[in-house]
Amino acid sequence: MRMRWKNDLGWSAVTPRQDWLNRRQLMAGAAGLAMLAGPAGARIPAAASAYSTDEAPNSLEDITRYNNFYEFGLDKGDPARNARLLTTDPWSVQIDGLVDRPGSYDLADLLKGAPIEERIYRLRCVEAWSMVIPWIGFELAHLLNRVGVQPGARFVAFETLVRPEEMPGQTGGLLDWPYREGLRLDEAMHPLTILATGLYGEEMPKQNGAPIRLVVPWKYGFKSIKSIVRISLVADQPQTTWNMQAPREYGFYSNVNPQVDHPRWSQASERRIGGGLFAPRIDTQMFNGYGEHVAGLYAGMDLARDY
Ligand SMILES: Nc1nc2c(c(=O)[nH]1)N[C@H]1C(S)=C(S)[C@@H](COP(=O)(O)O)O[C@H]1N2
Ligand SMILES: [Mo]
Repeated sequence: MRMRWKNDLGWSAVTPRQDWLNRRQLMAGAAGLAMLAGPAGARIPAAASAYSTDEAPNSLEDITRYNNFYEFGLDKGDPARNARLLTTDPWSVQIDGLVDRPGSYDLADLLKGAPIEERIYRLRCVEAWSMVIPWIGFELAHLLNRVGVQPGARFVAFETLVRPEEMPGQTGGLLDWPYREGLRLDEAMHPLTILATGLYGEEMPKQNGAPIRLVVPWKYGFKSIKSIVRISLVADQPQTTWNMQAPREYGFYSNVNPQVDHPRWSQASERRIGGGLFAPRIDTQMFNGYGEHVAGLYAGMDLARDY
């Protein structure tokens, strides 16, 4: 499994952050040469994907030591300490509901032919901190098209693994397990929505949701469900963990919106992890800065009501 992933990516060796940076510089350099022969004024792409931000990614240390993953505990450091217990191979994902080809898909099968690429996205947690993370993964739409979405499907529901022996946070009644999330079908089919299988060119660290997790960059981080074992195509809006837990605080949509405050904290600005204690807060952007791509999904909706 391990080797296959790396082979799929075409990278043979282990890739610490410095190598990743060097490789990216090479890529930018190559693109720069091509641009010299190209149209005047063309920009050197800062990243491989048009959807990627050119903001500086957080360090691997920030990304893997400051986490929310309640299955492993409440503290930001708990997932890094406890997730090593998790067995991620073998792994299968049940795909069911309104699909042409339901079944239990082994991870290797799920990834077969998946157009894996790098996506450098901002992640904005509802707790008002943020990071920039260089994910690798593929568009969820690729998988949904492969399994065949039936006409009656209007939403996609996701579930995380339940395995209290390996997930110490699940032995208490912290949340109603499994952790559940959901998207409207058009949100799920949007090209920004990815299933991520790694970051910094490496397979996914366990604390970040190995072996496969959702990333929806224009929504608060809790929508980006980790360690997925079930994907269901359904007709009705599914129940989601944080909405069940505190419906007044967390809506189904949970689009990043600086104008709609959480009852316990303002959403107008955010703290970028890794900036140090005295770094100025950053203004939070509508749809986390992805409005040009996704605002159209919500045309005619009152986002203060449908939050
Ligand atoms: N299964 C599961 N998925 C989850 C969570 C969780 O507790 N359990 N936390 C969410 C929250 S609140 C955030 S902000 C992101 C954090 O992702 P990261 O730790 O990779 O930065 O994961 C989300 N996905
Ligand atoms: Mo979060």
